[in-house]
Amino acid sequence: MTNDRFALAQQTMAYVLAGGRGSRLKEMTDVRAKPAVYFGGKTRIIDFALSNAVNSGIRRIGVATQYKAHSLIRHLQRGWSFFRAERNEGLDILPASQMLDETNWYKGTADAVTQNISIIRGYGPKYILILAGDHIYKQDYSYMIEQHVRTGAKVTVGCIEVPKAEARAFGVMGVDESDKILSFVEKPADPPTMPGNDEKSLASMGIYVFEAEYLYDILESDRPDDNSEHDFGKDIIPRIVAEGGAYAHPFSRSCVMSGLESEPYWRDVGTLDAYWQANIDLTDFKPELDIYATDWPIWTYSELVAPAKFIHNEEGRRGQAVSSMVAGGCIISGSSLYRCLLFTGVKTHSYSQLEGVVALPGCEVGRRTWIKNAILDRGVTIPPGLIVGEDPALDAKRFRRTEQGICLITQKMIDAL
Ligand code: ADQ
Ligand code: ADP
Repeated sequence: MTNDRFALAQQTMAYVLAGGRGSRLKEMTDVRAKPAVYFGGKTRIIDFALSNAVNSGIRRIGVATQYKAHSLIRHLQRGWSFFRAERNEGLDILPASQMLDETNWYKGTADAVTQNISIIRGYGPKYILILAGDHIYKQDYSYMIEQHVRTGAKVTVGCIEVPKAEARAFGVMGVDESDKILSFVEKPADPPTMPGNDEKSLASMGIYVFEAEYLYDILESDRPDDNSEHDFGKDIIPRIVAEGGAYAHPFSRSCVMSGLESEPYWRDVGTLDAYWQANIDLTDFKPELDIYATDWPIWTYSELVAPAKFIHNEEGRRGQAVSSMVAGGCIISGSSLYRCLLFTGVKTHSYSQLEGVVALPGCEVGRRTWIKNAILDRGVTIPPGLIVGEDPALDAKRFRRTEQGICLITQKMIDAL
């Protein structure tokens, strides 16, 4: 990292929006906000944005929480408390309704910043980087901050090319050759496409760099506006684009310049299918997302557990896992796993066969079960002999079965069998 980018990162505060439920993850977010959902064997979704910030040299972080924040706050307290206040470093957890108004939860994403301006000011950042706590990717943000300062933009918006069909879920922009944003529409029904490519649209990643004073001003002027939903994507960004002065930072540029990924990898694991797929993809021979690279560690809270153990039973039936990832504390006893991702402390018992299973921490899979393409929620105990993935109609009756045939299984669903 050059001194310039390093110095800019040091003058930046990252503000992570982590209050959304992520309702398309269904029962997985019944008890926890989407950013607190487990991902990748030992981390949670929010660890990616936080690790990106820390690895980029940003040491002041605010996390705005709202929906079902207990699991998220506990995770942050356990895993993200290594900052040194005496060096003006820190991670501040900012639950809704702490500051302005006792009765108001955050109205929109911009309001989640507005309500905490006085706390942010206290840190004295020169730049503020707004992040979403619910995407999986590796990015060195210092390249985006450097571009922001060099171009003198009012806001710099991180962007990525997505298929037109998917662009309806995003803010979609049009840019000129200097990356100036000429148009911005939030979640358009018919997304505009990129010049020369009518299959791709340029989507906002929901990450923004502002000069701090400018951000405070624009948020203060938005606060009394009754016509505003106080949301970055719906109100603030379109307003700045209309005034002129909004620039785009292509994610692929950070990727190339930092050398972190050969192909840009960014996933909104917002649906059960996308969540299952992104986790199972990690078991590929050469996954698109490399979580083994030591140059960009994904920091997290990790339980102290014994190593994973693979054991045959008294009849010589082997416990084995192929093309799979198995976290610490797991015991694979006399059962066969293929393309599975087991989080910490999962136990599988003899004569069971699992394929395409994402098992969250503490699950236990009984003897003689056969499970294909499923997500087991935290701490689920699968009774002996259960079969999942063979009879779609029966699965749909018992579990949350997606269109692509992935079953989410929670303890409540098991108890109701
Ligand atoms: P959305 O995907 O709809 O659009 P949004 O619901 O605004 O995202 O949530 C953005 C982030 O803020 C998420 O991390 C969420 O957890 C958090 N959040 C939501 N409501 C919150 C609240 N009240 N308090 C605190 N945090 C909250 C946005 C942009 C689009 C862009 C996509 C990229 O509006 O333009 O394309 O993100 O995913
Ligand atoms: P099965 O898979 O046949 O249902 P068990 O659940 O009893 O069998 O576990 C099989 C083996 O797993 C045990 O014999 C032991 O070697 C190992 N095991 C189970 N629990 C523990 C533990 N707490 N610590 C270490 N090893 C364990």
